Amino acid sequence: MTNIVAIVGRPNVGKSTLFNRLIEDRQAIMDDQSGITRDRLYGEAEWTGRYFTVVDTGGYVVGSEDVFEEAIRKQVEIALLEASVVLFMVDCRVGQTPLDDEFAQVIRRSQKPVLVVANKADEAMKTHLAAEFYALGWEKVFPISAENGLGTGELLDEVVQLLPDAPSEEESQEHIPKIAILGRPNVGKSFFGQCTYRRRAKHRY
Ligand SMILES: Nc1nc2c(ncn2[C@@H]2O[C@H](COP(=O)(O)OP(=O)(O)OP(=O)(O)O)[C@@H](O)[C@H]2O)c(=O)[nH]1
Ligand SMILES: [Mg+2]
Repeated sequence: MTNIVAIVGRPNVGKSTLFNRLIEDRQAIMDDQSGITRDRLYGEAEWTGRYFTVVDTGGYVVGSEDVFEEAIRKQVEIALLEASVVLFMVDCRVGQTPLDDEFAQVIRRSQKPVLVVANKADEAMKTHLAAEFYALGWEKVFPISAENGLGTGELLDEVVQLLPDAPSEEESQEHIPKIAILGRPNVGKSFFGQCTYRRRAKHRY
């Protein structure tokens, strides 16, 4: 298997919510309680004609003595090993936590391309909250709302660029007509551009 995108992060940040959105199903249980997901869950996703496997993982708690959490840790480590792209999910309403830092250390060891996904930025005015997560040390941080889809299009555009079997930038742009959207500031150019580009209603943000 190539094209595997693993979603990892501490408990309760919204990994299963994003997983369900990407696979367009409700396979994973989402809940307010931490540590709901225990196993790795696999699903198929597609974005702009590229197909990939998404892996949802449990919220691995570093150093926990709980036997279940030890089992979850193993699941996460396997997911990191097999992943071609890692989505490191954090919660921008809570901000950076010591547990996020511990995750960062483990994820950094995997040496895979990592995108930091700052979830629960439910409104455009909350996207600035994601900025603090640049301190984790990765180049790209994406504010999203797994719940309502905000920002998921931009995230997926980047994910498909990183997939091993993705065409080169030149190839992928060869047959795409270029359309300019013009207008004065704040009339909705960006939103219109995204709506027309996104094939699926779920990601119209
Ligand atoms: N406001 C808001 N809440 C969200 C969002 N995404 C998830 N949640 C909520 O956050 C809680 C945890 O979501 P899950 O998807 O179960 O989180 P998880 O990371 O899979 O949790 P574990 O399986 O316990 O590791 C649930 O109550 C979700 O409804 C979001 O984008 N915005
Ligand atoms: Mg979960």
